[in-house]
Amino acid sequence: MTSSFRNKVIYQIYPKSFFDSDGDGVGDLRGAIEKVPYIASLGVDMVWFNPFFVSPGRDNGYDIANYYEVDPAMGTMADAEELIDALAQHNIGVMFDMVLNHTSTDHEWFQRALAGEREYQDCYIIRDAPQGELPTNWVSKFGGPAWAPFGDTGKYYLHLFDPTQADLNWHNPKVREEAANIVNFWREKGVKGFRFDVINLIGKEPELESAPAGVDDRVMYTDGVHVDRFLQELNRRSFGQDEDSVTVGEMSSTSIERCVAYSKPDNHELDMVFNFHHLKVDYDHGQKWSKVPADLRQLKTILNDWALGMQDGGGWNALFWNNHDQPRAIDRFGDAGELRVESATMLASVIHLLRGTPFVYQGEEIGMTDPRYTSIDDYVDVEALNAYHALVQAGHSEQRAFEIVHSKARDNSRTPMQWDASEHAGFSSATPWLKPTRQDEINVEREQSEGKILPFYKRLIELRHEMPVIAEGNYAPHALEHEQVFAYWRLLGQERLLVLANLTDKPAEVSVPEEMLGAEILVHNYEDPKPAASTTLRAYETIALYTSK
Ligand code: TEU
Repeated sequence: MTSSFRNKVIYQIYPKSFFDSDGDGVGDLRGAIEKVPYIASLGVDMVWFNPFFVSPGRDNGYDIANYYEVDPAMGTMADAEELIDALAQHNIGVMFDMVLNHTSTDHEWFQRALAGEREYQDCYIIRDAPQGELPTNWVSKFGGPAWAPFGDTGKYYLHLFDPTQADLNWHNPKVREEAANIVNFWREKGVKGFRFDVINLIGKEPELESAPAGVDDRVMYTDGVHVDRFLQELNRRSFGQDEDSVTVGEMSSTSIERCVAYSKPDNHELDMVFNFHHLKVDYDHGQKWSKVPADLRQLKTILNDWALGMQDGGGWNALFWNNHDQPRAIDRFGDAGELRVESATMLASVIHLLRGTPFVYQGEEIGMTDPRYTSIDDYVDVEALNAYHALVQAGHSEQRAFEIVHSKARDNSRTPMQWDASEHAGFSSATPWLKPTRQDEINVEREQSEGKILPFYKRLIELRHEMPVIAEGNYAPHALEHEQVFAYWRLLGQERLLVLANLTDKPAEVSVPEEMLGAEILVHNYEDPKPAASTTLRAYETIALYTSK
């Protein structure tokens, strides 16, 4: 594997919400094909598609029943092939989403296991329930216990997510072989990119244990000691055979040390990793289903620690603010109202100039915000609905429970892409499966004719291609103790890039070293940037200064 992904930018498409070509209110692969010219106009190098394989859709495609076929609601195999070709014509690669920690309980393997076939029971994690208790005290990430009855056997199967998502037993060679077969099937269709869903959960011990009192149960199954060798084997048997493959692992509740190991080239595991620590700074005591303002000090510390830690260890980060599981970053860290443009561009600059490979989630490039929903009935995600009921049950008023869900639901990012100002946002001729809002002010058409966010993203994407200091340079912090400003250097030989970003809506003074005062202003989000020895950054202002002298 080469380091060819360092100067690339990856665009993420949630196919169900990108563009609906056949008027059923649900996005599809032909919709994505129709929008290839738009994707190409962004200048991105690769597109990550969320899963569109056969699925009952309990978790929007992360519950896969057949990994080798396209879900009929999304299109056909011919459509998938055409999509790969259409993007390839613009030199854009595709990254497919491999959900290999669990299958849908509709998957043939689970059904055969249920029917009593021992060979298939060994593919899952099925345990006895001693004295009527569950095998361990683990909880599902979507709420409730992580164990469900395995038919009428009296045993239980593990599901770290929904009960319809049964965890696979990676200790079984059959499971590991099938994982490689799935990746190879798509490789043969020309797919070079792979995103591995919650892949640091596959290394669970054969002997599962309850978390001792006071210990977070996640430590009992996350980053297990077997993950490295399972990934190395998968690498060897599949994508590692392609010089130009690009792989990213989604790492749930992980550490810098583990992520170095997963992404260090010498380890032959993955190219890069997603971690979520920076997106938990608005969790109250680590609890997602809460509503508190983001802790900006903590955000800065995390961004800096990961940039330095991954660099020191020789690992590589995937950089992102948004994805299909996260509320929109503008609503969390910026201003989704008056200062939407300033905060959207500032956030973009922070991520795109860092050391790592940036990902742009559909709609981010036009400054889409969380939907302005007013009723719990507008939400559809299983996690959000479970959380709402749990919050009400725990004693929160319906209003408070709604506010919390409103701020954290995954639906926030899954609303249809807003192409124009029309009733269905130009996404579909029918009522979309999830309601768009604010499409009159926020849409592609408007952004293309008079917007400031889209050109800003395009410029950042170009800069990553053109400037080795951005792709390859070293990272070093600047003004680390500053209360409002996140600032850093990128350094390569004689080249120096200084990135300044005011994370707040208040003016902020920050020092600029003398050698940067005559430097080129590479990036700015206000008309008239004024770098000085003591620079006053306006609300959400960002400036990047560059010199090679
Ligand atoms: O997500 C894993 C996951 O744990 C997140 O939903 C997490 O709860 C969130 O990021 C909190 O910070 C992956 C997929 O991205 C998600 O859509 C799936 O539902 C999940 O795995 C199960 O496959």
